Amino acid sequence: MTHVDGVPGKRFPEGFLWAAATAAYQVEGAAAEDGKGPSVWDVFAHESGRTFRGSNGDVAADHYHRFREDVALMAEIGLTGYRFSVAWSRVLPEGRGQPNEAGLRFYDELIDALLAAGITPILTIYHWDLPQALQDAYGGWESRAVIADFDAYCRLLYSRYGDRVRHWVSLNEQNYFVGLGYERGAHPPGVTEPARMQAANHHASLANATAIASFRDLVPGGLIGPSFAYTPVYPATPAAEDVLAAEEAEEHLSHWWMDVYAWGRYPETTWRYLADRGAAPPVHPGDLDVLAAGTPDFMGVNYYQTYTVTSNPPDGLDGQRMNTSGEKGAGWEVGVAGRFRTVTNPHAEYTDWDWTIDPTGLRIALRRIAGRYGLPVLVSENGLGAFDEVDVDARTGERSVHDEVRIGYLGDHLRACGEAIADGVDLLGFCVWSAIDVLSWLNGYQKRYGLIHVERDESTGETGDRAPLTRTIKDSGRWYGRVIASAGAELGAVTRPAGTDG
Ligand code: BGP
Repeated sequence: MTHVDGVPGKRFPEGFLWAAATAAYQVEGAAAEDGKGPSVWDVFAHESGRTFRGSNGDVAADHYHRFREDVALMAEIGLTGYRFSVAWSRVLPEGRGQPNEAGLRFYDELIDALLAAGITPILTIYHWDLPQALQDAYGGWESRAVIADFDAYCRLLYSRYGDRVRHWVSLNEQNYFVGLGYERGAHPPGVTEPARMQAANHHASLANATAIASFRDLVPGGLIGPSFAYTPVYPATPAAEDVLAAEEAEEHLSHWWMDVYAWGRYPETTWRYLADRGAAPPVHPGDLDVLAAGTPDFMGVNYYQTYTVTSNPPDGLDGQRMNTSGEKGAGWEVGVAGRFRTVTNPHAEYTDWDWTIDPTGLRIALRRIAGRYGLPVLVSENGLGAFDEVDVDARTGERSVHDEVRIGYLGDHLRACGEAIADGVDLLGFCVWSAIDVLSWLNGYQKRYGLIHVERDESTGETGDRAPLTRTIKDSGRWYGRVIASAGAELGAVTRPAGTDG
């Protein structure tokens, strides 16, 4: 083990949200209970071959029934914030029209339990689970009809919870749900057409901006922003072609969304690239005004890794290959023909799912975003997906999870946040992904991120009947509690296994 010097705790400001996150489909279960309508994920995950061994969220961590126990465990850890999402089809089973009072009441009770425990609720409005009824009615995000329906859904939430919830996240990882859903075919609705992806994406941006504009009237004094999956890009070498490829990737993968959020306009070079291929977004007169009128209070950043890129010929890799097995080295590749493709970063460690481990990349991410947009930032997700082992004491039966690698990972990333704050970034908080073990969309239950372990059969898709779903706070949860109690000073005493310097 190497001893690592930490940043002084004083760099974390008063009121900093020491939080952890989940999302409705991944944690709640109760997929068809108390009037909940199906979402696109309820349907998609049940189609053959879509997810790792057919895993789905029918039961998940059963948070819907056990949220009081979960909130108590979060309080025991000492979280000061909990980011969760509302399942749209739980509160509006048809996606629009008549609300489902039982569903609304569930989130009332969750919010009240959090507040009673001294935990600030951070409410995500949309974490990928579009009501299936809207997909069936008009193709979901591919239709402009979704803009008004999303706004009405948001207004319902603002009016119901705005008195108690100040922190709101609008769309989670728009770049991923449209990219994987409409271009790569890996998420619902399983489409692989760039032009359709850009249409869905443009409508999502309009919905986001419209809902942010509504927020101003209904939640005065509240804060709202999207959570964007930002993957900072490095050039493979100082060769000018690689630097250019890195700039292309930064624009294509990130500015394409964040510029729209912050400034209401699309970057030009990527626009031209897409227009040449018949895939420019369908922008109507007045759209850019809508986008510019609904800008966020902060940029939420889901940070997991960095990409290193090189140039890519016009007939080069165009697509994404993901490792969903956890067999290290199975590969992770992203390419856009004629622009860039990823290469292995020889200076970085990798997770078992081949994601780069790069804490300094988070400092770079925060500085780039704060510098470019002049907005406060919320780290809305960061965490390590890993295989966890449970130790059971033969004498007492007491369970424990010694996840030192996760502690090292989170410690390094939190120190990077401290450095970014010292650099001048206005950082509102940090949400560990995830508060509790949840379903990993395409990777099943064996890829775990939680501060709290959930006992569950990992080998099959849905094992609710057989899985006891027992909760155990992992060592990482206890450690995070000490970091929180010390306002970050504990980070100075963290040790991590040698060779994981990132
Ligand atoms: C983000 C999502 C989360 C979560 C996380 C980990 O993209 O917002 O919902 O799943 O990534 O990803 P994965 O579960 O694929 O490892």
